[in-house]
Amino acid sequence: MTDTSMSRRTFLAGTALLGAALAVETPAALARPGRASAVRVRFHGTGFEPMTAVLRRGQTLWIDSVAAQPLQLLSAPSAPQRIAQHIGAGRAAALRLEAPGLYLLYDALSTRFDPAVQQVAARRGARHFPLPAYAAVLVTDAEGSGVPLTGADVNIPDTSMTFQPWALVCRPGTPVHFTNNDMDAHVVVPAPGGPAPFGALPLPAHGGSGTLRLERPGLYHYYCPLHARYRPKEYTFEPLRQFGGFPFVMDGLVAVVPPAPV
Ligand SMILES: [Cu+2]
Repeated sequence: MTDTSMSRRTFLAGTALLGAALAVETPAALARPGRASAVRVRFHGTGFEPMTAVLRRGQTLWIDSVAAQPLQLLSAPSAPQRIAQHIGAGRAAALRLEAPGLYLLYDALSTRFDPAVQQVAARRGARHFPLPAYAAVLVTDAEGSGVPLTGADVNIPDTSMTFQPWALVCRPGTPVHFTNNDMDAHVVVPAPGGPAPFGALPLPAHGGSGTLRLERPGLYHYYCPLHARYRPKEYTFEPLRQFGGFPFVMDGLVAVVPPAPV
């Protein structure tokens, strides 16, 4: 594949507002049989657990709220199918995501999507500021593929101090190349709970670079521990205040999808 860098705006290409099939049910209703094909994500008020999930088309994504406050679940504009769902405190919702692609989901009551940076951040004035509540869901076709590829270059500009683009989609073994054009050093490390840990990738200041090769399909969430800290009790990342990109979390995603079988 080429090294053409593409922003998450490219996920907008081919966007179809299909309208997710949605239902809100009480927790008692969740005890029904036949949920083997479902994937569950819990909303804790501050964040989501797990923060990443992989589904095949047709599987149901359950969002279970165990929070004392409502959840206004919203998808970023880059999602291949728009999600907008109000889920009351302690309630649950079933989402059918039929369009393969990468969905960045967040709680619009506490978190906003920034169209310039193409990343979420906590709303100033929100109760848990600067903690953003977000999760990323990769939906593949029935064979585990079917997701459009992007470029495989990640840049750290000297302006926003974030990983650009925030999300990539590539094949197994594709070299993902990071370049640090910032005046500070950064490090790429796997986020807790990911599919397979990889070694820390240091990126020295002023042009330092490194390459990551992920051989197994999955959704890999990474972050820079110099500028963001995982908060296990809050199920989200905290952007560190001395960080020039504050309140953006210095993190990113690499979705690794196999080619369709021939
Ligand atoms: Cu950093």
